[in-house]
Amino acid sequence: MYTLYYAPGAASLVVHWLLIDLDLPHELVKLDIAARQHKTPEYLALNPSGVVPTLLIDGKPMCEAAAMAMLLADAKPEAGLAPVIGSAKRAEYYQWMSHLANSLQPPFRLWWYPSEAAGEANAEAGKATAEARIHGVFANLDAHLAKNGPYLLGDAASAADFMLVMLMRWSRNMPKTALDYPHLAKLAGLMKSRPSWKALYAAEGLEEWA
Ligand SMILES: N[C@@H](CCC(=O)N[C@@H](CS)C(=O)NCC(=O)O)C(=O)O
Repeated sequence: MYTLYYAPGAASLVVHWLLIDLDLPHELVKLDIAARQHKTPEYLALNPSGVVPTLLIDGKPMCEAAAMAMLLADAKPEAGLAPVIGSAKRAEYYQWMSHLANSLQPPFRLWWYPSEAAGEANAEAGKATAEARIHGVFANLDAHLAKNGPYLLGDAASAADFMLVMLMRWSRNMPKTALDYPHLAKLAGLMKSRPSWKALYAAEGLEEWA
């Protein structure tokens, strides 16, 4: 049994989306980030970094959204959202999941929390740097999809596409968004056509970027 501590639209979104898409039984605990419910002693005991999400697996806490996404994809191999261990596609899958978690998610964190790196006085510079890094990654991903798409691994969706679309969604209020890249936009269209996307929006009460 899975219990997901989530906040609407946050890094928990990929985990929630996969729980729905894979039809895995789960419970939700909603956290209000503005009310700092992710900084209470009870939550910090589960997730010492005090970030969202946390996934309880039979009561045991797990942190890191990308790791959760890979775990859930492996929990239901018949759904085909994770290539078979030992296959060439599996190597690509590890590469993309790590790339998204290490090279795209961190500049988004800097963009959302621009004073975190070097204080309020340097927030604008931090935000501009983050945005440039995000667009550098988007451009490379778009070029990859142009040659090898429509999904990151080619013809079939994997958990990496769920992760990527969550991160693309976070660019929705930037002057230039992920949807300004044609192959990223095509991928988003494919992923949003899954019934689980609509169910996720209903469950989290989301409206933007539907
Ligand atoms: N590497 C972590 C990052 C999680 C993260 O930064 N979550 C954000 C929401 S998207 C958060 O909890 N922000 C509130 C805070 O840091 O105070 C993961 O992927 O689980």
